[in-house]
Amino acid sequence: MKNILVIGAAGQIGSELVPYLRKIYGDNHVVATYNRTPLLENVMEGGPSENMDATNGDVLLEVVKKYNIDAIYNLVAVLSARGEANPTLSWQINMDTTFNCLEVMKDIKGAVFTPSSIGAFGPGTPMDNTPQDTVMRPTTIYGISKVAGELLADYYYLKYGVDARGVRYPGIISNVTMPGGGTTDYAVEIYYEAIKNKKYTSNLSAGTFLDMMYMPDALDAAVQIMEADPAKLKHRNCFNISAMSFDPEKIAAAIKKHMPEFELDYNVDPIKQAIADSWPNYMDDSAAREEWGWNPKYDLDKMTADMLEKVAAKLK
Ligand code: VAH
Repeated sequence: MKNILVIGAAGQIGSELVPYLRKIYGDNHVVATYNRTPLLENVMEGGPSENMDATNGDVLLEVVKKYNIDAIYNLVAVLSARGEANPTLSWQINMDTTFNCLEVMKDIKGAVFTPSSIGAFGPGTPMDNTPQDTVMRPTTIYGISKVAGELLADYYYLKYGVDARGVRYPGIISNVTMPGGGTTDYAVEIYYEAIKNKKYTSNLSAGTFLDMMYMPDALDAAVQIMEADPAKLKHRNCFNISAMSFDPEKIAAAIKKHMPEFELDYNVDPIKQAIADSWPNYMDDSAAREEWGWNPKYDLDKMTADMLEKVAAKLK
């Protein structure tokens, strides 16, 4: 039975991945760690947790030994827009945690899941149907740390046999915690504002198409890739995966099917717009579908119906 450590368990993905993993592997087999941001109550009370700084390799090794960890989900990252405000800190946090996770799993040839992102692509990359293997010259410190993380993870697999795998996540939409510091955060905020005020001011312009995914599919991907038959994997770090591609106009139109009175206007954030313009419109995720059966369940309409229902209940 796996003993899993989830670092960054207080974040947008971690807050939902921990309960998801505990249902599969058992509450006591999934340890949630957090640093400054506290865990959600259900995560804190649902199983073991540790308050630790994963940029400290000695501390991470202590926790790995304490719980006999053989698999790490590394969800620590300073996201794209926040990273541009403090590139040095972003590089240090993103890279130190990734390096430490791979290092502590080296001796036992353990498993490490480190997500990459559409942010790992940049200008010069084909923007439509972005290939699995292509030019990767991102222009954000976040994207540079994600490409470096991909290369480091493949290095530890090839040189030390660490079972390192990952996916390039698109923007992730969810209704449990609010995302922070991302370029795609608008696609979460819009649902809350629709319920609260029946209108939303987008900080990305019309026509800004980006790959997106609903959290249930993101959680499935994080388990499916790690449970995949290694003999079938031609790639490891990291697989393009997506579920939909939309711009602010399309998500607004999906909301209007439920709320005809909803209104969208724009106040473009030049920093976020420049980041979004450097990312693909939509990726080719055929490698993930062929090598480990990636098959998302939510499209824009199905996600919108669920998000409006869940956010309305939450704001009651
Ligand atoms: C961000 N939500 O916007 C994150 C993600 C693909 C986007 O990496 O930075």
